[in-house]
Amino acid sequence: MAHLHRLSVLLLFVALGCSDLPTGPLRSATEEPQQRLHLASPQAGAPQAPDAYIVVLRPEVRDVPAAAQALAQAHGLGLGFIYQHALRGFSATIPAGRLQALARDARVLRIEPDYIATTMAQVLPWGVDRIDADLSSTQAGDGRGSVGIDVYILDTGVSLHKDLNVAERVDFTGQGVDDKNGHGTHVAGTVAALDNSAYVVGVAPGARIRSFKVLGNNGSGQFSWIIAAVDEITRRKLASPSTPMVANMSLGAKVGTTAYNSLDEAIVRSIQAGVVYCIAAGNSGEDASLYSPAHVVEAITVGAYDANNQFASFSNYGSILDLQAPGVSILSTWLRNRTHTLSGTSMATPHVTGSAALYLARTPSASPQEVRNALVSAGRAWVVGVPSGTTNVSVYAGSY
Ligand SMILES: [Ca+2]
Ligand SMILES: [Ca+2]
Repeated sequence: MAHLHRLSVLLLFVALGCSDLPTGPLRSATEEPQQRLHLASPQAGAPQAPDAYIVVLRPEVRDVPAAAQALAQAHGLGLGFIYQHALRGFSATIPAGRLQALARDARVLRIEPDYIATTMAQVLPWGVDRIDADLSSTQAGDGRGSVGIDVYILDTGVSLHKDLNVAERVDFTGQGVDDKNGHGTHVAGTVAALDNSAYVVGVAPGARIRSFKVLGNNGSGQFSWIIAAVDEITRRKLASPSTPMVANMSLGAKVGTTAYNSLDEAIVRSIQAGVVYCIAAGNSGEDASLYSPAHVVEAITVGAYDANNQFASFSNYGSILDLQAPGVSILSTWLRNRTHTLSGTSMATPHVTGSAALYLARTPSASPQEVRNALVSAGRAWVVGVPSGTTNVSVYAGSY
């Protein structure tokens, strides 16, 4: 929670509409309604969905669904997702003229913009030539059966590929469960493609893929959708604490601050519940601490390197990174039972997710912090060209 109080409050008057802001004195020094509006900071690069917000309720609100309904009716909101497990609040479309009144409501802790996250991959058309090298940098399965761990892929969906053990597909985007983009199917293959001599092989072959589609077919999705997925994973973990769960998030947005937003906060709660989160650092060649959810300290944040162990020039960097992983010219599963080569920290992250699944298969009671520490201590310091202050340790799955 300490991170929340560090949020600098910057009102974006253009987005809000100056005429809607009260000009008189604020209600009190300690509970200024404007300070409950955490709108976009000017340096942030992430776009916001139009009129879309995430509303966090005060802890004393007992019945979140009832309060959300009441607030929606009182303020004319278009209610979206209701969050109860990783976050207490809801998503909504809010007309600009209603923002101040809602922020003044005693039940509301804060209101945030609903940022748009994107995938962290980029296509390299020449990458096919590098397939052999990609495979050699990937820790393949041991050929002795599958890994019985639940892996949540928060992405563009996952195709029902012959090389994947897809146990479940849930849609949070309103665009249907299927992967029309390919990114999520690619990520899933690196985590868990079957060890069957066909197509490719994942780090944790045969692990149960639970596809939570939070990015649309164009590869982008609203934070409110992602929080809904995190909320559901957290609900499941709280209901079944002894079931190991790993989540892969090869997505993010530049929020321009280290301060935690509602998505970050939801992920922290989910980690506290026992779910391991592996998150892409981002592909902008910048400090990952300005990216959400990459800057969540409690998660495992992953940068990318190539087949020569060279740190990828596109990879975000910084002390927030926990591990590096192969992320240049990675061959994996693709739409319509094909394979495809992609690069990005999106491709690096599932190498760590698969490694976490392998570790949990042997040590199912390990906490997320223990999994993170085990992966880091088993890692190999072979990545060259990392910026100063950034880890040179690659994930290494060979020891478990
Ligand atoms: Ca295979
Ligand atoms: Ca971390």
